Amino acid sequence: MNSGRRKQGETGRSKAGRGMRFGIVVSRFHGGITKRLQQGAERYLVRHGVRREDVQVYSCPGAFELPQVANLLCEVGEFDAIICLGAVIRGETPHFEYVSSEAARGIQHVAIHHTRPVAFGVLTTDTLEQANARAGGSAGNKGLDAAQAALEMAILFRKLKRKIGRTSLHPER
Ligand code: INI
Repeated sequence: MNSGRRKQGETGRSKAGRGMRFGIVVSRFHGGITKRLQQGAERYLVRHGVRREDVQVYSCPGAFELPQVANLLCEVGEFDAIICLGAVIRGETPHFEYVSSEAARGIQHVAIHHTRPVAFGVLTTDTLEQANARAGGSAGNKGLDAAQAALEMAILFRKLKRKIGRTSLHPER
């Protein structure tokens, strides 16, 4: 299932993202890997009709900081969706658990709190090899997958927000 979804994302083109704006937050920790996630995400958005200038990239130190930046971007309110990209690789201490779980929890919290799509493109792997495989290697590119989820959610949110707008203006409809 995953590979089917990936294939469509890699090869497909559409205009689905025309007129939409995306913010990408990318952590510099394991920067060689996160750079490839960023490239995958940007490539996907442009292939689906988003103009390059409508994709803004912000960098932060590590995955722990991703929700903090995403939160501020939601407050600014310029983007249809935010894409958070990072790589947390298990070491010999519990640090991995704290960083990865707080990144996941924080990103979901920001999305719910602001009612705005925030995609989770953070690799959480046991080894560097596993991370490389998921950053444009044999297991695809999770940055591209996160962009695909963000675009789908942005389209859905626009549709639902129009519906909510109509409903509150004309409750009889
Ligand atoms: N940040 C990551 O993005 N990935 C990691 O693997 C990682 N490890 O292993 O430590 C990591 N740590 C830094 C963390 O995200 C914060 O930047 C740091 O704790 C300062 O707040």
